Amino acid sequence: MPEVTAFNWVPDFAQGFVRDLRVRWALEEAGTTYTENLIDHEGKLTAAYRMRQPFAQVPAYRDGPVDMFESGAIVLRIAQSSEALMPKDDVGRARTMSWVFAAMNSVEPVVMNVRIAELFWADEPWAADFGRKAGEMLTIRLQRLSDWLGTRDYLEDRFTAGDLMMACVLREIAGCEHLAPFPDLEAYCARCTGRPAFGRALAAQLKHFETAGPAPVA
Ligand SMILES: N[C@@H](CCC(=O)N[C@@H](CS)C(=O)NCC(=O)O)C(=O)O
Repeated sequence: MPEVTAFNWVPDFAQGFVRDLRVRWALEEAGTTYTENLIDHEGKLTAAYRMRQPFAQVPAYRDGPVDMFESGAIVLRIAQSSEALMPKDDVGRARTMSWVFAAMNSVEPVVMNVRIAELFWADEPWAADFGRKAGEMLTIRLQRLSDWLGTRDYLEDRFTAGDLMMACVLREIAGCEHLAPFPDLEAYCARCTGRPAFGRALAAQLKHFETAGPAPVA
């Protein structure tokens, strides 16, 4: 049975957004049962864990002899054995991979610039200028995505792992001023996250935080 490594606690702002969610969602779409390996923020720094995840982050993932990291790579591995996430034909697989990388490489960094500025750098004297420029870049990227989506329900002619990854990226800015000018992208994100498999994945991540004790002292 596959095993997903996740945190046993994260601060409020990160709850429901930790990247093991992507892996849980993919496993839920694939109908694959999995086990969890919960670690804390000291555990991520151990030499043993860093042999598995060199950057001391989650998620990490094991199935059989395979031990791997990076949420996008893990989602693609799961997709390789599930038609629910990736078509079987060569063309469909290539398109799915393109969208997984587009979500992580072309959209996520631009979203993260905006989010990190808001979450961690808000008190810096340059934060307002940086935030404005990052917001402008994000708007352009979202406009391109919206142009592509057009009247489609999903990025291709059906739901794939590419939509899973894109929705995870877009929900970081759901309800924010940046996504609001794009009701089509808001609706797309809601369509993807409205899938029952997403709901199960989210509940599985959140249940550990509900039962967690008080925040660890930094
Ligand atoms: N590119 C990595 C990023 C993983 C990542 O950013 N994980 C965060 C949680 S969402 C983390 O472990 N943060 C703790 C840290 O960086 O110390 C992936 O997609 O798997």
